[in-house]
Amino acid sequence: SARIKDRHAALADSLLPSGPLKHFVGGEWITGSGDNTFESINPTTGEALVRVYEGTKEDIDRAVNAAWEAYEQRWAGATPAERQQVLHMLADRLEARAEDFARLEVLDNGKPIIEAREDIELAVDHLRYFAGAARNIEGKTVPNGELHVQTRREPYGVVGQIVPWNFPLLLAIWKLAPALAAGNTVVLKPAEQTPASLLTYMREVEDMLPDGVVNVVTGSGPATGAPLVSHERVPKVAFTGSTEVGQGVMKAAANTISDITLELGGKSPLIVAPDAAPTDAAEIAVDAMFFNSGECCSAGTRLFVHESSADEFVDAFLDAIGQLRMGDPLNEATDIGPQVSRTEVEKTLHYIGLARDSDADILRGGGTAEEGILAEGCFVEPTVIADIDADNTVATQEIFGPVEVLLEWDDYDEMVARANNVDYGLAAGVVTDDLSFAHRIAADIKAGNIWVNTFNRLPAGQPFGGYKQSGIGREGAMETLWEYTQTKSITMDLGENQ
Ligand code: TXE
Repeated sequence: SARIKDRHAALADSLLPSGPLKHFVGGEWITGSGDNTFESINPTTGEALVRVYEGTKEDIDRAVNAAWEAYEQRWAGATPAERQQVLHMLADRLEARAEDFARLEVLDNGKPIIEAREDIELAVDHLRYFAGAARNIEGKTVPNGELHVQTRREPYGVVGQIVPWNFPLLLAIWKLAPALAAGNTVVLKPAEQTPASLLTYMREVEDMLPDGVVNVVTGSGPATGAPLVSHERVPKVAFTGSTEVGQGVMKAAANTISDITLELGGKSPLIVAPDAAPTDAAEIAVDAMFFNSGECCSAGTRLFVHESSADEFVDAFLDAIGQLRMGDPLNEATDIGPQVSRTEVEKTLHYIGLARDSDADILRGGGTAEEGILAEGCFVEPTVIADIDADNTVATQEIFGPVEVLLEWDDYDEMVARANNVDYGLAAGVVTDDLSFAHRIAADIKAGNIWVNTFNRLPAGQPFGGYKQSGIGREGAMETLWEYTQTKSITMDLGENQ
């Protein structure tokens, strides 16, 4: 345990400066108007990783002003080719230091290094995807007799963006890349639990971005996020986080009729068909649920297994979970790291407690890990809950930890009704070799993303977003550019003789 602490501390010393990290506003590093700082914790060791400033309303005002100035004087006038070039340079810089950024994510978030590397690789790919997309912002002409209608897609100007802690740098890039490609400038607030990777990245790329095009202000939701999303000079807000806070963001946006993109929570079903081979299905189910230690908005947290193969499947599933290695996320062999914070551990244990109170069966896990370093870190065992009503809170609310709810099904229509009977509609998966079954599920489940014989895959170009209370808008694809632009129609009377 001491050895792991030393290893994490040495790595942190090599990647982060010793003093507090500052806000990045108008191309300058500033402490802001307040003196408050807070620590981000390394959830593996429980020790402080880095200290950051808590942004105030005044700091947000300053960042919004800097972003408007950059928009009017530099970015709005940049050609698509210039914006494309900047995005490619941002991608190259990230790629060149990919391993450092992956390690920073491990230190701040606790995710296993093998998964952190995938985050960075995907972030690079999204930058390149939107570098290309920047060249595809086009209007159209609409024939209409003597009226000639022409459209332009114009940026909003300044966009406010709020990101959570589960994919810190990847989600920041998901938001920054399309906003910049479309010609906007940005004020972004990272999550208070995980500010290290984005601020380090801004340090890395500051020389290639015109001042004020990207501004990063750190701080808590109420002190720093709230003044950003309700700002009267921020006409577009993009938020990823809890449904509860998303509702507040939507209300705040109503004051100024700001446009919003929301990526919120989920309680996604994974449906195992009667024909699915148990071991293959188990492998997909494990990945669907325990990827990123369960801290994934699209996680397959409700596992619908067909009665006919339930016994065989459950054996294979529990076996596969048994092979997951929980431990130091810097180890190449680790599959499950800690949860991001003590708060998240408590939330997860609370739900496991509710399952116990409802006399559900805990087939596996159910507690925190208790040995050595693991006791000091934020580790929760991979947990499987069975024998629970489909409408129990544990089976309908987002837990956001490594907790699977196992449900059996027999009748197709009844299973679809149960799968759809939650407030969320982010994703769903199906494991089957029966094409028509896969297509029926894809059509019948009310969710924005359906995975067939895979799960949690998000290549650039695949629109990602939610139905119902899982959100509004789509990210990661061409249509995301439309989320960051507004249409202007220009209608000209050509005269009678044209
Ligand atoms: O989320 P919050 P928290 C869910 C998940 C998790 C729960 C709580 O179930 O257990 O939310 O996590 C900023 N105005 N998800 O508390 O509060 C905040 O600072 C403006 C799912 O971390 O929603 C952070 O940057 N901003 C989700 C971001 O919002 C505010 C990922 C998310 O924090 C704000 C994360 C306010 N009033 C959590 N209050 C997903 N969809 O993947 C907070 N924030």
